Amino acid sequence: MTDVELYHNDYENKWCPGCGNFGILEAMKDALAGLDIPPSKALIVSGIGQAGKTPHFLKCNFFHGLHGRALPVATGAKMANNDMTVLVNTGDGDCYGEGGNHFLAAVRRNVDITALVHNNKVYGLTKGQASPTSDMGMTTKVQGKGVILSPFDGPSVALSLGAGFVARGFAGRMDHLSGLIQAAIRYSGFALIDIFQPCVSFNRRNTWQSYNESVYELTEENHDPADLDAAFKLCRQGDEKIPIGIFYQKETVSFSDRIEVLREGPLVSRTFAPARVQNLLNTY
Ligand SMILES: Cc1ncc(C[n+]2csc(CCOP(=O)(O)OP(=O)(O)O)c2C)c(N)n1
Ligand code: SF4
Repeated sequence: MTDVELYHNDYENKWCPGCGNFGILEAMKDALAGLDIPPSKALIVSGIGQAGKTPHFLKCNFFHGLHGRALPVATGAKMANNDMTVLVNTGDGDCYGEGGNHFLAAVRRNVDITALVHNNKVYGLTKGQASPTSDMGMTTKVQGKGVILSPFDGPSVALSLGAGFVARGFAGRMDHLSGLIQAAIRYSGFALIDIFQPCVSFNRRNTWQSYNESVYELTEENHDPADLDAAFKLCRQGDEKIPIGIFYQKETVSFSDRIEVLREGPLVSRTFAPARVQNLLNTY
């Protein structure tokens, strides 16, 4: 069994006290250890932002790249070594804004990675501008009269592109979130978990209190994750009652499984034969 402490490191953490990112970090450790994945077999990829710092606080393989570019890096890594469990930590701005086109491509490719979107509905690192998921009307120092765009909804976009695993989590329900992360890792294909993550410094609208009052867990009794129409409705339920859990799950063939050469094992473990490459080059 993998001890959760193996994922612990002492890197100094400067997230604000009370930030929802702490709950996501703990849920990730719990999920990875719970699935008995040793740190040597886990790769965490992130972009820029407060969410992007998450892998610094986990003792395993990680790559902290450019703003919005976590998903393409994760895709390349998974192609090179499909034996590795690959997770992505990305903010709502990083994933749906700066990296929006990569998000669309990752869903369509159905690469076997787990994307954890830390959705605090604001640009946290750059001190509180509106993000693509900010509620209409939310005021910020930049959007003084309130946001005038309707929010981008990652889960419904993913569903409309044919995603096979779409879930919503809440940073304040760590055990529940750990269960979602485990299900997402076990899923063969692209898995999206959009996680409501309170930003206590710059979002005074979507708070611990508001989420604690409105979040409810999906169960077998109140939702069938095979029902696509019902999943779309859950995405749009509004702020009064916020469902968390697996909105939709269906079996799909992942990107790696569609590439014949990867069935023979991870590319990284193949022997490099320079003579074969030279022979090929000589034909040009
Ligand atoms: C290409 C590029 N554009 C803009 C920035 C500035 N920038 C850094 S972090 C950030 C917003 C991050 O917001 P989000 O992804 O929601 O993450 P959070 O900090 O809220 O976790 C921006 C705009 C950048 N670093 N690179
Ligand atoms: S600014 Fe917001 S997202 Fe960033 S660490 Fe502080 S509470 Fe968390």
